[in-house]
Amino acid sequence: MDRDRLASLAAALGARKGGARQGLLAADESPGTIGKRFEAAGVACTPESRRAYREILLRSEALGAQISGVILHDETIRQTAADGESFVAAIARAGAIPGVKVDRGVTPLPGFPGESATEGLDGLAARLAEYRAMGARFAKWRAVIDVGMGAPSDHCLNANAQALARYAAHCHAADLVPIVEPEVLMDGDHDLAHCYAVSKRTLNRVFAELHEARVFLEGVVLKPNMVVPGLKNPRSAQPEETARATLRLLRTCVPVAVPTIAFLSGGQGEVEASANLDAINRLGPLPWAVTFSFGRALQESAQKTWAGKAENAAQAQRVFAHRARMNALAAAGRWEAAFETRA
Ligand code: 5MM
Repeated sequence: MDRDRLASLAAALGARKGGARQGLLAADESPGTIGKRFEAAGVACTPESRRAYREILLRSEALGAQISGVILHDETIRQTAADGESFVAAIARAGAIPGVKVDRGVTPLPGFPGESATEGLDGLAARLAEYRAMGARFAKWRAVIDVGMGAPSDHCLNANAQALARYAAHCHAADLVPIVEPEVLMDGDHDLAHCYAVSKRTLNRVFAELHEARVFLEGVVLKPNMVVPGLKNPRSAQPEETARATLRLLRTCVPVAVPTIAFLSGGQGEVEASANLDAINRLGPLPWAVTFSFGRALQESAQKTWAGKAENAAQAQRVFAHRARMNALAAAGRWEAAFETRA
């Protein structure tokens, strides 16, 4: 393990650039997940349509500018652009860093209805070595924490936190930066205070396990949820309220040794996610780089604009680049709602 290299890569994923801050594109949707999104846009989901869509994102001017790194799916890391260039090479040529999702998805926890644990530790060391040889420089593992009656249980938090810590240690042994993603879901009718309480229990367990597993925190990127009410809660939160609660959570639970915190968007709207990220950064200076690792909140409009038609690709790329610019400004606390209309 080269600690200096890991630490400088974890910091590079949230580096400042040109008065803004870079962040990550999460483009690692499994075929099932992206299939649902394609269906909503009226697009058939095939290996070729997924490849064509991802080429739009990966050949965007935003890569290397606002986008520091891309989280790929196993399928995509093996694919090429239409001209034959591998996606890994295209990302690196643009000045961004390729990474890959290495978990194998969630499985129900027997005896704990509605709760799950993420799998993928079996054979992980060999898979990480293969991805490293293919050009990946970081990895991602997502734990899913559902909020409900009696959930999350301590058993669920312990199982997921321990898996995240074991995964992170394996990544370092393979010379990869681990993105540690414990996602407290927005589904449900819980309020902001409840999201705060569950997120605090979750992060405290995760950092306890990372500590137990002797994980080198300077070489880790944390990918948490923001503190927001559930989607079915009648009361929404203003960005300032979300920002104050989220920052209180981070200050309480996240050691300053962690260089970069890159939020997931979790079902927030595109502009909502930018406004919230901006509000958090406006409460700075912060001891970590606080940026984005959005999937939906970077891609939603671009996907709809594309709608599976090659003639829409250039416009979809412009829409995607706009969202990347908005989020890079938000990650520096310099986003304004008025910028949204000047695309
Ligand atoms: C992009 O989606 C990722 C993979 O999801 P599945 O394995 O369920 O298909 C997901 O982990 C994503 O990286 C995070 O949830 C962040 O994405 P959002 O859309 O929440 O910003």
